[in-house]
Amino acid sequence: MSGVHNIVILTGAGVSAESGIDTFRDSGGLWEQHRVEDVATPEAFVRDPDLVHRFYDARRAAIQTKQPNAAHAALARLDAHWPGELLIVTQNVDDLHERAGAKRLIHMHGEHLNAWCTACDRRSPWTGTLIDRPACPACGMVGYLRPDVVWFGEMPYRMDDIYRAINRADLFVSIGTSGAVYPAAGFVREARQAGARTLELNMEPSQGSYWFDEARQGPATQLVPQWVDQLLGF
Ligand code: BV8
Repeated sequence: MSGVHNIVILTGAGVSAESGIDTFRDSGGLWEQHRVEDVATPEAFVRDPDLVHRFYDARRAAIQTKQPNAAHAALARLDAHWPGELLIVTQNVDDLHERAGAKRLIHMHGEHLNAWCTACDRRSPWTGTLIDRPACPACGMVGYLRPDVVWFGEMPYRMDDIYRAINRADLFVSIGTSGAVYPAAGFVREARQAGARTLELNMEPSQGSYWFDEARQGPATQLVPQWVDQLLGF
């Protein structure tokens, strides 16, 4: 793909599906098992913190039993070999991108493997549970730790860095996301306005498919390595 120097890649739950991590909206997905407003809003956490902790403690434990797949590996390879600017922006809160070796990566919706102390505002690496109200490793306060994830109604992380990269992009690629959640679902239009080519790699057309110059359907573990080989000229 000539003339491509700066790339922004947005990933969603579909890139981790083949690693055995539930997506949100597919049949049997997380939002079929739980109501968003019961587990993924600040109001829910005030109303029933144990329900919210049970939901995130279970997911935090589950991702530690999963492995990155060929899509994560291909994106890490691209990150290692791409001479131009590259940024992977993931909506996922699992750590499979970094476990595959990706470095130029932003978790815009947070990370399961961190605990956030609302007393001292520090984030600490965390692999255990939070329902038992452990003390904050940084300030020692008890009962102030919450999952380090962006709930509905909360501002996603690093939005300035993300918009800066999108506005410099020649190519914007969206992988394994339904395009149902904003502001992430609006990035493709931002990228188009910045003059970038836009490509969607997804199992099915997303809600924003219309905005992409090209859309390829299929499993991420097939589409992503093919696309990366094509880009790196392998
Ligand atoms: C905010 C962390 C203020 C927690 C998450 C504008 C219009 C309408 C509504 C809004 C709007 N602006 C804001 C809103 C409100 C809301 C929103 O978008 N609501 C929706 C439901 C309408 N947004 C917010 O509240 C956001 N905050 O707006 O703050 C603001 C305003 C402006 C600028 C800045 C800030 C915060 C949203 C973040 C919430 N937290 N996650 C947790 O994980 O528990 S969202 C969570 O759901 C994920 O992170 C992800 O973002 C979303 C799920 O989407 P996907 O990842 O796409 O997963 P999904 O299951 O839906 O789809 C999977 C796709 O993969 C499918 O298409 C499928 O076909 C495909 N697939 C499946 N298997 C494979 C595959 N593809 C390839 N291979 C496979 N094997």
